[in-house]
This record gives sequence, C-alpha cells and structure tokens, in this order.
Amino acid sequence: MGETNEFMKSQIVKDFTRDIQQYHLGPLWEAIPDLMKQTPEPQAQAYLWKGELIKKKLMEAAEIFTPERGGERRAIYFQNPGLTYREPWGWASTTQTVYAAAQLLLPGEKAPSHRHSQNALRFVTDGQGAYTIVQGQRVFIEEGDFLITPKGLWHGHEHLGDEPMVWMDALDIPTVYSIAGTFFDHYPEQLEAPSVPDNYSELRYQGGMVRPLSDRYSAIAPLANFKWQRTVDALQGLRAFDADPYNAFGVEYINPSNGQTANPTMAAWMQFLPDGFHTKAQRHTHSSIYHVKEGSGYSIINGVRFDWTKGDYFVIPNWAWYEHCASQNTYLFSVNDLPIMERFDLEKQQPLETNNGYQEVKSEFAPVLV
Ligand code: GTQ
Ligand code: FE2
Repeated sequence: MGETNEFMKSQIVKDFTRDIQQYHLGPLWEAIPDLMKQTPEPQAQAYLWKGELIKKKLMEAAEIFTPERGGERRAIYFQNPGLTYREPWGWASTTQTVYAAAQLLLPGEKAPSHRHSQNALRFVTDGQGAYTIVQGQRVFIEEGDFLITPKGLWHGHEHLGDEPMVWMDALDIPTVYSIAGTFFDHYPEQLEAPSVPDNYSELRYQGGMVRPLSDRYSAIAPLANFKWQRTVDALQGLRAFDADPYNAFGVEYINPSNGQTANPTMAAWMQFLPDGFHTKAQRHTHSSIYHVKEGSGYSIINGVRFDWTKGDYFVIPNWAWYEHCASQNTYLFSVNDLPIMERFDLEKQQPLETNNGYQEVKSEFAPVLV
C-alpha cells in the first residue's frame, strides 16, 4: 500500500494527470477520495436565521418592489453558507435538495399566476386574508396552515386582508435544477380566474377524513390546505401515549387519497415538544429545514448548540447528530428530503449510543442579529 502511494505521487503520474485534463478528461485517482466518503459529508452546513432578521429584510424589500413590478414573488430565501455562490445572482440553496424562503404579501398585492416543474409547499407564519389560487381554486390561508402546490399546477397569490402576510416556502428547486428538469410558464393573464368554489378541496375532504369516490386513484394530493387546528388536534391526541424519545410527538402532512407524503419529493412534519422535553440524539441520511412555529429551546447539531425561539429557521444537514430541547411548549415545523433519499434507497438512521444518547455541547452558534 505504502509503495503504491509513493508511486501515485511520482512525477510520471503527476504529468499524466495534468496531461489528460487538457482533453476534458478527469483522473479518478485524484477524485475518488473526495467523491466517495465513507459516510455522507454534505456541503450544506448547520445554520440558523433569526426570525426578526427575516421580517426586517422582508419589510425593507417591500419598500423597494412589489411582486407585480417584476420578480414574481417577494421571497427571500435561506442561503446555506456551505453551498457555493454563483455569479451574478448568488444562487446558493438552503440544503442540497431543498430551497426554503420567507415570502411577504401586503394587503392588496397580487403575485401573478405561473406554473413550474418544481413542487412547492408553504407554511403560513403570519397573518390571514390572502388566498393562493391553485388550478382555479382559491384557497384562503391563515397562520398555521400548511399548503401544497404540486408541480405543474397554475398558482398565484392575492391578499384581500388588511395585515401583512408572511409564509415559508419550500420547493425542490435544487433537485430539479441539478437534474436539469426545469420547466416554467407564465399564466397568460395576471391571476387565473376561479373555476371551482373557494376552499373546494377542504370542503370535499374535511381535512382528510373521507375522500370523494372519484378520487380513489388521485395521484396529485387533492387537499390544498391543511388547517392549523386539525394539526394541533392530531398532535395533542398523540399525547395520550408516551412521546417518541427521538421525535417527541410528531405528525406528517399526507395525501389523504393514498396516505403518501403530501408532496412527492419533500416531506413536511409538525412536532410538539412539551416544556422541558429533551429528545435523544440521532442522525439520518436525509436533511431537514426547521421553522419554530411556537415556543423556544435549543438544538444540538454535531456538538454545537443552536438556541431558537418562535419565528427562527434552521438547517440540520445530512448525517448530522442532532437533538432538540424545549424550554416551553414548542411546535416545530420541518421540511425534509426523506422521499428523495427513499427513492434512491439511501435512507439510514442511527441513534447515538454513547453518553446515554445525548451529545456533549462543544460550542454555541452565534446567529447574525438584526
Ligand atoms: O410562491 O410560487 O419562494 O414559484 C419560489 C418560487 C415561491 C411561489 C418561491 C415560487 C414561489
Ligand atoms: Fe411558484
């Protein structure tokens, strides 16, 4: 082995390695240590953005432009510091598979209808009175609601209420980008006109209790809006039993016609951690983006403590050890790429076996403040 390593460093190998590159040919012997790590080493890093910072920057953006005057959407997205920037517009996604953003819509504003090959989901963090119109259905939304906009469907937003509305967007943009599957169209008019009654899917599904007989083979998740109170009821219902030591109490938003994850590429969860609950540490292949819906506490990610409060956003990269600890009754919303990992049969999960299942805190993350 030692002899081989010496030989690989020899001038003859170096010269050859250099020589082939001029023909756009790559030396695998240089690449393999970087490409084939023993376990996942994502470029995306653990990171946290304070909610106040996001709010402030959205309000500043509102002074500068409207969704109608260019830009389609007033959304500011979470750029993971570990992902490379591309000139001139600085594309760096939130994780390697999922993009997340916060979007602001002011009373009276419209975000024109369009469609794209990326799947989208939204979680409403502030306000009420806007609707999103998806395939001719106006879906009125308010704080705590979870919505989906599956790929290929026309969608636009309009705010009929009287206070600013903010929601978190998550889309599989980086995944679709990296496999060159992007399609995008503007709707011929500004906003699509309604063609079915308002909140039609919620009326037809009653939150997923039943499905219309005609929807037996529905592939696209037919429920557009998952109301907050139903999510709370489901989580509080789970409290009749012991909490899962790794995830506390948690539910997944599903397609009620087939029981699958609501979006084909991204799973979305809501977890409830009672005051004082401390989950045990685990790691898994998939990566997650969290939003603190209610409460406060901290997460330890690979030995670094990330304190959070209501409104914050944070990333747990692939294969990172993590645990959550709540210092109030806490609701954590999260989006992950588990469906992508499962599709490639790459998902693995592991509990931490040492130190009784808890990590040691080695340092604390210092978030950028307003
Ligand atoms: O609201 O349709 O954050 O198309 C990114 C792309 C939001 C949207 C985003 C989008 C949208
Ligand atoms: Fe969109």
